[in-house]
Amino acid sequence: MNKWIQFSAEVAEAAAQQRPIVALESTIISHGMPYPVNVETALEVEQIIRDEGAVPATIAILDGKIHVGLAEEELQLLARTDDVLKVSRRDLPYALATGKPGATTVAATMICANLAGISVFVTGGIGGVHRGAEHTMDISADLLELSKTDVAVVCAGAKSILDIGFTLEYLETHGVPVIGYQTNEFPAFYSRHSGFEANYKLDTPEQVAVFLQTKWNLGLKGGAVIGNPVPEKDELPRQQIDTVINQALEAAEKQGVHGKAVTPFLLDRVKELTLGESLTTNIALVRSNAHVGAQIAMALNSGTV
Ligand code: PSU
Ligand code: MN
Repeated sequence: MNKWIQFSAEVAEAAAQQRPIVALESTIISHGMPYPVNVETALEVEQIIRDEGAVPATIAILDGKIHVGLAEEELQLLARTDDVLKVSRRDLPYALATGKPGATTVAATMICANLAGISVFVTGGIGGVHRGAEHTMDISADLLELSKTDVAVVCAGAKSILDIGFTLEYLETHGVPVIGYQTNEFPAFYSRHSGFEANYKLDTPEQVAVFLQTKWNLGLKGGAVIGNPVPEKDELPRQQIDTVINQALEAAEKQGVHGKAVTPFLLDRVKELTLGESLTTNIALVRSNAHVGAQIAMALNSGTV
């Protein structure tokens, strides 16, 4: 496996000392946010995790290797280069075999984190079942990955560019637990409320750690979704975002956008239509998830659960 994995010095040292490590994805850097906010946010989120007492491991594919922990120049490259591949499960062998730079999605980051022995992963939002999936079959590989790879994903829920109800049904079918962190509701990324319930409300990092440990001790494969709602002060009004999302969905349909281009297209459109307001919210929720994810990793690592 070492043939494929390149640890940064910081992450290698943390692993040797059995310190808590938190994985971070790179699609959010290359395809989710514009330059230079993408790299600034990536660096800031890493620092939040360090300040909480854990070690950040941003994951990407570079020079035919899975990089676990990135240097600032590597983050810069992922943030500025136009043709970085968006790498999900199916794309991993292609990116590794060709040596092309690749940014990992939630699914691919889970796979790489698992290979590297990391069980907590922080991101913004997960992919899901797209609206109209009954016609297009557009369901993110993130969801199936959650059913088979033992990594907990801390996120702010799923965006309403997706069909949140279908997404939750799909996760239920595949046995993926959806936890509301200090909330009964599954959050809707830009807003704290989706109108859909999470499976369980857990209130502390320790409670989440005990839950995860129990699942994995039982040999129940797969991860869990930990939905941490965006802080109230950074939330976007539901109606405003719904209008914008509908406009973005119409544009995608008109332009015939399909396949893996759909999610980045919609995100970009939403950002333009809210004049950057959605980006501010996106940054705020990732920061908040970094605090929670680091605390969960610490609790899991404490030896008391
Ligand atoms: N949702 C977001 N921001 C993102 C993504 C999703 O709010 O950046 C990215 C994540 O990397 C996620 C991927 O894993 O998009 C899902 O893409 P797809 O729907 O093509 O599986
Ligand atoms: Mn898709």
